[in-house]
Amino acid sequence: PVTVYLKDYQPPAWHIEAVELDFDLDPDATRVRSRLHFRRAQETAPGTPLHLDGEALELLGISLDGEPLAADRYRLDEAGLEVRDLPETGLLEIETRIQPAANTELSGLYTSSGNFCTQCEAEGFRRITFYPDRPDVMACFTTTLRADKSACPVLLSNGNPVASGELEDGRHYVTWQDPFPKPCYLFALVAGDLGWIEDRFVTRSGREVDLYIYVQKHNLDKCDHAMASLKRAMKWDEAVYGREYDLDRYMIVAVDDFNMGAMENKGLNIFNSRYVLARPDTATDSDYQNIEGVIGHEYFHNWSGNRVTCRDWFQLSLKEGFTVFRDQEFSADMNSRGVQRITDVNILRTHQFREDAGPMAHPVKPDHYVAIDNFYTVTVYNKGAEVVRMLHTLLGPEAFRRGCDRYFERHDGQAVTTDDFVNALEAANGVSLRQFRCWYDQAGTPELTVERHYDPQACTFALTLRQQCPATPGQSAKQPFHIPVAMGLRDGEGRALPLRLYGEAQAVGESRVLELCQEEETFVFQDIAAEPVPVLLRGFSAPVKLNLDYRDAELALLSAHEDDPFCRWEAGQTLARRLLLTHPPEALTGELIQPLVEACRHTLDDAALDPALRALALTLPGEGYLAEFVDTIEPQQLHGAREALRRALAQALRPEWEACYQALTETGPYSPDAAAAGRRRLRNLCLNYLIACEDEAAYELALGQYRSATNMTDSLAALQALVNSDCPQREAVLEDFYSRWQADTLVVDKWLSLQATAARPDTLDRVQALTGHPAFSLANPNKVYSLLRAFAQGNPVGFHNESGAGYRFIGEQIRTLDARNPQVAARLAAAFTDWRRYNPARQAGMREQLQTMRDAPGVSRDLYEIAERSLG
Ligand code: HT7
Ligand code: ZN
Repeated sequence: PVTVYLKDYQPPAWHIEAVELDFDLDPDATRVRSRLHFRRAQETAPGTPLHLDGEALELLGISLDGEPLAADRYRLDEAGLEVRDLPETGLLEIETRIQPAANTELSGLYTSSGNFCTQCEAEGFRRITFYPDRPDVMACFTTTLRADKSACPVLLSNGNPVASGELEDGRHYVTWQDPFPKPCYLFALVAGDLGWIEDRFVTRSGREVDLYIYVQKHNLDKCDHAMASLKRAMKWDEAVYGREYDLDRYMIVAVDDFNMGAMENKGLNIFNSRYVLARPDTATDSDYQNIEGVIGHEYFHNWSGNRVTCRDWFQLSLKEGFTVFRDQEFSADMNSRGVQRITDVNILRTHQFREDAGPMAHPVKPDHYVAIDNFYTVTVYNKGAEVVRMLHTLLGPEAFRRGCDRYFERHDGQAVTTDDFVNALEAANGVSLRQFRCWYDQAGTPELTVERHYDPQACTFALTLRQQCPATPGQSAKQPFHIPVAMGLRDGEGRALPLRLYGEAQAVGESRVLELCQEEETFVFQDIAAEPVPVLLRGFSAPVKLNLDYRDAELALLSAHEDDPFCRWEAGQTLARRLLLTHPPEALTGELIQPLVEACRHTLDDAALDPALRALALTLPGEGYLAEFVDTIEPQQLHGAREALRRALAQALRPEWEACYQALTETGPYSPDAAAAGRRRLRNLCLNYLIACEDEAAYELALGQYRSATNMTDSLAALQALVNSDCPQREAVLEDFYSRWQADTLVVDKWLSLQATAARPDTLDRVQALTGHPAFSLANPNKVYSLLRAFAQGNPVGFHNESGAGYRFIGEQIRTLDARNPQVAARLAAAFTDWRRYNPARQAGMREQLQTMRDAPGVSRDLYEIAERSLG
């Protein structure tokens, strides 16, 4: 497989000014005619051939300016088509044939539940027709779709419909025109027998936009939340970024077969149905929140991605990091800011820190790849969002907005780089972010070590901050990062102290951002009457690991008094983590855990605190996060410790869990709003603790909740509690759930995941058996993620079973899957990448699977790259 390097980037030699596409849709043989209006770039020497990417295409004909092209003027190979001796401008017409129903990769044009749809990012367009499939070639698209009218009454593409009519043999056509030049990765078409709901949004400047959500007809009653989320997102982008929508219509289509979450195609977003469909009885609170977030994310791409796009795929975080930051802020504004931040930090620290410490570590702006699809990673997306967040923190909201305005103004209609983004922020504000750029180029998670010194005579408090970043593949030495450290000081009573740095005439508030630019810097605070408790990284102001030797009493103080939700939560998590990592499971009782018990009691009783924040504070650190703190991961040990502490807390506070559970009982109609969802979250956490008591009363409570639940959140929480317990009815309840929901594919996904993540000795056997169940299919990515990925990445005890059977099973599934859908196979293979973190026996078992994957005859580029880099 060929490696692509950023350093080899060359601007396109040829431009495509306009393209007309004509599709004669047929599931087994679709004919695609394309008319490419090309122009040689000014810098390109005459005689330079035009390269058109193409993959899995049957070429039927090619002509230039109306004349068939002689065979010696073009060359066809595995990568595409090379056309020679072209004039400076002209019209190239190409006809190809493709087979959508046989497209199991779900990249290009394929069918899902009998309907046609496309996925072109990153390099799927080349599987539709020959074209310069790179984001810096931007053209205006006109698309005509022809299809059987009864099978495909709905025919959609980007932009606005400009013509339609009847054809012979029961066929019909619609022509769509997209006035905005775009790269081909934003092309989309959808055709099928779909139902829709519609609505309208009037933009700030008074333009009317028609909104449509298309779904399979049986799902029409599950679209309202997505539509309401879309309107909120449109309003938010106007209010916060001054960005309006630019076409007359915005369409969303939900499909069941989709490799990722959703796709921001211009004016025609295509979504995995799990991020559209919601009804109180079928979707959980977190489904509702995810739908709002993903709908927002794809909508925000209209500016951060579509109007201004990426020059090349190394710049992916330009659109993804920025857009994730935008969707996180949107969700924070729509729900609870503190809860959102803690959730986002949890994802980052559990998944991205792990990636950054392993063989797949890469900078936010990677510098090489084999398969770009492997770089839609937590680093590019979530660390990329943290990088934008730091820019926001360093500049402040007004200056950040000024910079974004400048970026959109300067680069509207262009394909640009992350450097262009930072340049615009600098230019709009007259600042230098030279050193800050390291965040884009250097991989690895910096460690921030803090030493403190209090001088009672001088009444000064000195904080010495030192940064260090571990080596990552291909990067042994690192430059210091520019790190914003949002901080404050508290006195022994928990009160915030005014902050006056050495040399300042007066205090500047009680919270401020220190900027660490050197390897080590000391900040001295004055007028500090007694030794304070420092609070660092408020709002998790930088994606770093913090080393600060807090005393337990200080953590207890912060967990009770700190205002910043993240730091308050973090203090409690640190207390729990220390217990979990320094004592054997059997010691986690009595005196030792008393401070944690009291902290939990205090949180449970704190009626003034948002229930969702209480639930987060009462949730023990996850096994994935704990794993970041040990040299050799022993999954059973981490799980055992966490379970022991959960049981101990359950028993120590049983009356409190019960009282809180009962107090939060609700009888009104379901609403997904943040307050109601927060109450359900806390109540279900209480249930989770109560079931850890493993007695009849707890089982009855869970069974009662399961039977009487009026929404999926409560129903699933009860089922999950039961499935992870020894309750004798657990199998019967699982069966009941399946028989009730077997016709709803997204609910069945939850049923599969519950079983795959169950901490039970027979889980592997069950997962193996479920691969033969009618509810499972390797052809559907959601099923693969719900069963196989949930097991491999969400059930460490099951997957890492000492026998190695978990590795062999998942390895075999990956190899089978690779032949049909390499992107999904490669994503599943991520379960093996940090094999070096385990004991020698496990290392051998995981390594063997990686080697077998890498060396398999016909292995895909995607899977090869993951296996090879992991073994690296
Ligand atoms: N921009 C979208 C990326 C995407 C994708 C990439 C590779 C293969 C399949 C894919 N489907 C969607 C999603 C987003 O970040 O908005
Ligand atoms: Zn995105």
